[in-house]
Amino acid sequence: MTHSIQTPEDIEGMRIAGRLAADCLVMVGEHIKPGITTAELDRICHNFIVNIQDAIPAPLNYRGFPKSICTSINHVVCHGIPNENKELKRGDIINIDITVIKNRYHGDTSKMFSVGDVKPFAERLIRITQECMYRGIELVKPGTQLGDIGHAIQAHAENNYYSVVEEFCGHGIGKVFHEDPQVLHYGRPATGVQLTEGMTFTIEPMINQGRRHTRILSDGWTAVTKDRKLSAQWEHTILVTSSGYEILTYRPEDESFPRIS
Ligand code: EYF
Ligand code: CO
Ligand code: CO
Repeated sequence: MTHSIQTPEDIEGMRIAGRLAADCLVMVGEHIKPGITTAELDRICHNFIVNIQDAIPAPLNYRGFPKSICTSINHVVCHGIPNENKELKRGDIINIDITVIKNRYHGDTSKMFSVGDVKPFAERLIRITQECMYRGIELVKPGTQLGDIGHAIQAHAENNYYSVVEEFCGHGIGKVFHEDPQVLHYGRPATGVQLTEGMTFTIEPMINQGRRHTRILSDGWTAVTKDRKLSAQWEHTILVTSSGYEILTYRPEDESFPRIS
């Protein structure tokens, strides 16, 4: 299988793109408050990426997507479209997903935010979903198979009485936004593609409070839970190193989890 990241220059380019995506996510966190619209969050990120970072928001016009970021609230699983009429309200949970292109390299990352105080069951879903992502990341090293990662994520979700969304997955990333391999967040140990040094891909589990099934709204983009229960997602872009992994989209708040192994 070919992969677009091969040289030390490529890896340095991915580090830079990853850092910019992480910085944008940190920046937008300051603006998560009741009353702000998701369209305003989109403008803030767009202007930061274009004018401050001198980079490109990858989602804008990607396969026709109309905005620069994805904003997915409560029962929205992923690909929520920022909207002038959608105000955050106290008790909401929201995923913001940022992908930037810098010097042709992509960095892709997302996290959950709580709007004011949210119910304990929502905080628990957010926490367990982040743990699912970390359970996958900690297995990344040459020789690991993608089924090992999917299995670890699925086991942690299901041990906590949650379900794993199957329709969307992580992906190889480099000079192309989405490339092989597909990184499923469920699976069987000792199956699937074997990781090799230099691969770059995302791990981005979507974990549901209720059943795993999703449907797409009439806008053609927004994926929601069929049972309208909550969904959460976290995402990092990862490099496979000779000894393990490096998280290219690491933020200071990830401090309890090692950036490299
Ligand atoms: C039917 C888009 C295309 N796709 C993926 C396009 O990897 C991502 N996030 O981590 C990711 C982000 C975006 C994205 C933003 C826009 N798209 C969405 C939904 C369906 C589709 O093709
Ligand atoms: Co993303
Ligand atoms: Co992604």
